Amino acid sequence: MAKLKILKFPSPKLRIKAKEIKDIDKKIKIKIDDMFETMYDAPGIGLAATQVDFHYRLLVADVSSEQNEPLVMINPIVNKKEGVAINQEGCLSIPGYFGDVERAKTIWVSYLDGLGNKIDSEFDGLLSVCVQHEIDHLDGKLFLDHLSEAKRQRIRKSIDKEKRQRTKSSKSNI
Ligand code: GNR
Ligand code: NI
Repeated sequence: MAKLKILKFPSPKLRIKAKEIKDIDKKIKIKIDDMFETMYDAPGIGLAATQVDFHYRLLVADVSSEQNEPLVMINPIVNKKEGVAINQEGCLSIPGYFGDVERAKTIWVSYLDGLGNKIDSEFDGLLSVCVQHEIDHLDGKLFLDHLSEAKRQRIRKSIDKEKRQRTKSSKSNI
């Protein structure tokens, strides 16, 4: 297994739309293992392939506190959404920033598991939030895109400033 590098905002690669997976081959299975290692190490409750620069429709998640309920979703499709829920979200690609995002409360999703079995599931609560957040990544969307323009600007400016200061100190640190 290998830990993968997570792309950070504002990498343009986070905006790439992921392609459908046609065949769950060895390469995909290795990627799934590596994504779990990367997600558990971070730690995070979900990880989309897009975040590790692999632009195929694959995500992993585990919202359990024991890290013993791994979920793999390949080519997920949301068939139905119901209700509204607002939750504070964060993202491993935007570390240190959080925002309240409005999403559907309940979702019904079709996907393939890691063995290629077709699954139809209903998600609610944190797993519903997480799956919607990860599917957004596969479409090149970030939780920032759901915030108000003002809040998004504030976060973008703060990240720009952080980056400028890192550049400055690396120059003065010889
Ligand atoms: O670890 C994560 N926590 C989280 C919290 C609230 C809503 C969504 C998430 S997903 C995030 C990991 C991540 O960035 N996945 O793409
Ligand atoms: Ni994320």
